[in-house]
Amino acid sequence: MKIDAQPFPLDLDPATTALIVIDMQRDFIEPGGFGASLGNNVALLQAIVPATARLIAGCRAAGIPVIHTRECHLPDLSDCPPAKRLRGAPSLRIGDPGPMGRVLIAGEPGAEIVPDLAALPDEKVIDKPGKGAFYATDLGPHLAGLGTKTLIFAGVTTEVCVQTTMREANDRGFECLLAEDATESYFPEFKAAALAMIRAQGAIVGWTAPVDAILSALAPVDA
Ligand code: TIU
Repeated sequence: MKIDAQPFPLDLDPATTALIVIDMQRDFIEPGGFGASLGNNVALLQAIVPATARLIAGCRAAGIPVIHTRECHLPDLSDCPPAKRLRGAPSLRIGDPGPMGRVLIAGEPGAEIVPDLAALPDEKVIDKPGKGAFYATDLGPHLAGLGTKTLIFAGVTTEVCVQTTMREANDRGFECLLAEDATESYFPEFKAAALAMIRAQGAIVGWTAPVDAILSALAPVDA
């Protein structure tokens, strides 16, 4: 089926497509979490939850596997490079006790996916120590097992974990489609720039399309 995407329509087969929802975690999206501690306006990110929920529901209805990622670390921080933990002067560092448990630590409340976008029991959830979801995870073998060729991306933040993962996927031979209104940045100008650079030069990294364009292709309304 054809998705009305930029920079040109994208042909995808739902049987070889998966949706990856990146890091829609309380620590990034809710007030009092890690994202807010870095000085960011988390309300911008909260605003995409409804569109992301619609995309997830539409993919589930079309039989497209939904994969969720969470940026988090082991309680002993053995998978967190000091260069990541010690960067800058945030009020909270990874592993510190915060209002939603230890910041970005697996199993803590803040590392959980926001309730409106929770994974179903049979959906794959990948805990990742880096910005890219392929680094130090089993995402690659998992997608190979599914026979995935095309990846639809949603989540946060557009220019950090989403773009990094799209670039990793693009280099691994996947066709990558980013859902424009199911991704957001703390910096609107960075989101706009990331969308533009992804689809520049004839989809050098991939395609972008609104959630409605994706959903209407997956579930066309009978005339
Ligand atoms: N998931 C993700 O993007 N992690 C970040 O730390 N992003 C920021 O923009 N800070």
